[in-house]
Amino acid sequence: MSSEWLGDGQLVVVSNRVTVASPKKANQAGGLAVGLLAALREVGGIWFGWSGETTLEPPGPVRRQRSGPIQYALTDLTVDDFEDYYSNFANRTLWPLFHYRIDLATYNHRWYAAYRRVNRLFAERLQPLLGPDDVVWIHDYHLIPLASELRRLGVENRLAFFLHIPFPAPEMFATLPWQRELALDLCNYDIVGFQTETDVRQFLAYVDLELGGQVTHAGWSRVENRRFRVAAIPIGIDPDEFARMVETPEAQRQRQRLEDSLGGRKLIIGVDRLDYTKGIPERLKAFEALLESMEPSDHGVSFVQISAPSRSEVPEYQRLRVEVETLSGHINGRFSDADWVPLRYLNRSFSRTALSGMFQLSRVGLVTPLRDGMNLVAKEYVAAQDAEDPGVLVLSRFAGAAGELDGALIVNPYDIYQVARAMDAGLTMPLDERKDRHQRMIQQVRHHDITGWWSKSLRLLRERPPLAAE
Ligand code: ADQ
Repeated sequence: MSSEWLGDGQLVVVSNRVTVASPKKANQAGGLAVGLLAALREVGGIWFGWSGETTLEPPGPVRRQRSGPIQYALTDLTVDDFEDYYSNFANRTLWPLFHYRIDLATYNHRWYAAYRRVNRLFAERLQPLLGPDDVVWIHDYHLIPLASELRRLGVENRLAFFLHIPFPAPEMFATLPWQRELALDLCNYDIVGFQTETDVRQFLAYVDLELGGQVTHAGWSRVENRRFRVAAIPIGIDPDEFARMVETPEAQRQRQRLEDSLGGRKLIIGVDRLDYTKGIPERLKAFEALLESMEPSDHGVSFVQISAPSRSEVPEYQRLRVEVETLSGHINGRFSDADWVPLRYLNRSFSRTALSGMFQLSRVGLVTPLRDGMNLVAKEYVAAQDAEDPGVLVLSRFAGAAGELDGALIVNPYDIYQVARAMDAGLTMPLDERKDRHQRMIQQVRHHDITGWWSKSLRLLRERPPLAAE
């Protein structure tokens, strides 16, 4: 389609899970899917990955289906591979490790073998789909070895990788028994994109310390005979789309319904997948500390925490759910009155449109992950605000978004009293200061938007390494 980006080839996107676009799902898709759809709708191409289906027998051939400019290519996985590659190695080894939770990470050789096996299967099924000039853009921690597996099959196309989650400190990464192999896998890409400069630094520090690699020329690095470029390419949202969405009747209906239920109280909102990296129990304890610090007659606030169910087959997530439910019950039991419940905990997802209306109504948006690659909820909250009467974002210093959104109240999510003070400051902040902070943040959200993210990635993909003999 758009040769301006890709020359003679086409774009081939690979992610573990593929979201086949439909008008209904577009409104429910999460950050990664929305971003990839934005790129593919603009330049066209193939989106390859797991279909979401599991089989007892070895999976049948790749299924292809077209929707507008996007050609979907889907493979099933066996039940056992899905379990060990996805539920186990990706979600119980890499996810906790990369989010600094080695206490929750399990290192199991069978899981790792399945991880490599599925990456090999992906490579074998992807290779026949590739034309000589196609560029391949591979996403996230599920698929780190895919470049190595493709190269092994003789694929010479340009390959880029983007890590949506943080890259951990070298000492943390070094606890992984397969650290060296996975780091070398990353070096087999032409471009390795991270969310933030911190992630870039951590990865390059590892490459330097453990692999003896070196940065050679303007962002290009070398390890043994591999040359690759490492860059921070922060992901964003489409702020105009969000601003339009919040004006729709559906969003305003949702806003009104929620407002009617508040009895004039101010609203604090938290929206996340139910994941231990998002700091939900710590946030609830901070809210409890806020209520404790107020006179009962001043309890003019309600907190809505919306936590979409996530990875519920994984035991750590089942435990988190019990913990959050227990805490919610405890806080409501302690502080509720006959006509007021301080905390509403909703274990479900909402459409993006409905969320935008709820964001707009909220005086405080609480985004307090213990560790997060970027966190798109922070940007969505900012984009949904009314510039004439905006809410205040309370943002964890450990979210990638904190590097951009300096108009937020930046907090340490482990310090529940600091978070409680920030909530209080947000609830009582004068209009001028709220407007000033919002203005700074919306500029950043616009500056690092979704188009900038994919177009910078594709631009880097076309660059060739310098010819200098470094
Ligand atoms: P996630 O960990 O899923 O993404 P995030 O960036 O916040 O985190 O994206 C979540 C998306 O899901 C947002 O678009 C949000 O609106 C939506 N969502 C969350 N809770 C919801 C609910 N209850 N109902 C409906 N929608 C809900 C990973 C990384 C992040 C990185 C993204 C994109 O962990 O750090 O920002 O990828 O790169």
